[in-house]
Amino acid sequence: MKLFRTPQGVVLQLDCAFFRLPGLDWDELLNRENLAQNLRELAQNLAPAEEPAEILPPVGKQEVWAAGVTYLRSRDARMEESRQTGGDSFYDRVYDADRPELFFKAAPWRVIGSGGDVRIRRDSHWNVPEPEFTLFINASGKIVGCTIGNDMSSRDIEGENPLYLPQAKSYDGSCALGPCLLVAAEPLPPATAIEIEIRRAGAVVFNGATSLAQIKRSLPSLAEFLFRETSFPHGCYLMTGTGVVPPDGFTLALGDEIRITIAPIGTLTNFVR
Ligand code: DO4
Ligand code: MG
Repeated sequence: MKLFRTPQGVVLQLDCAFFRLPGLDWDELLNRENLAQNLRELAQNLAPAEEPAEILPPVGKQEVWAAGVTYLRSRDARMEESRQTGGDSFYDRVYDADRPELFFKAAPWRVIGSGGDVRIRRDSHWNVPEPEFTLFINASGKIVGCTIGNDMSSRDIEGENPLYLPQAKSYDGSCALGPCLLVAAEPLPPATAIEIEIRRAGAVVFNGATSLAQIKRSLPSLAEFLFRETSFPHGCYLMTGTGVVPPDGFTLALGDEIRITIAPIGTLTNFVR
């Protein structure tokens, strides 16, 4: 089942039907015990409604964090971009280390939803989207849902010095999530595809795909590391890293349309402005 945040309140999609959940607080709802069961019970007492015309990012008071270098493709691309400046061995080591790379990506108010505009930094000349399977972890540290994330990244800034990572990763319009929160009793199967397409003036200029099976680390282990010494009273989102990196000659341009699809969740669409 899927939860949408809309200007009129929370909307639940169960099978093909939509139900409005007026008056419910997003942050409280997401942190209820047995969320999936709770949502089914709520729907039983409601009449089906229209599909929402407008959606907001599926975020209330949740911070967004991100894991990095969790796929071989990401490790190789980062090593290549930072070889000249001597930063490459950091990526090699973190790929094999017990402790994952985890970084703060965005405050809730900085998150862009599906249909919204993402940005490239004005002081950067090499920018890419990163399509990422994104977990929702509740306040108790339990993975109870997932969404689609776009971890917009400035590769020239990141490659110049690993200490510049927060500037390469965290700025206005750098984090998109949506279109909804998928609440599922079972984890998605490893074969689940993460697909990206970038269109420029209507033509596809890049597409690529990976699958959950390609991730090096287990999703519960990423959640465990994040919650080890940090509390999240409203739960949080955790982007789990990218397995798709466009070739080195590619950079995003103003006006590009970025579509990231994970079929059981939907498509996250954003425009570069
Ligand atoms: O270490 C740099 C960032 C890695 C990242 O964002 C990713 O692998 O997705
Ligand atoms: Mg990333």
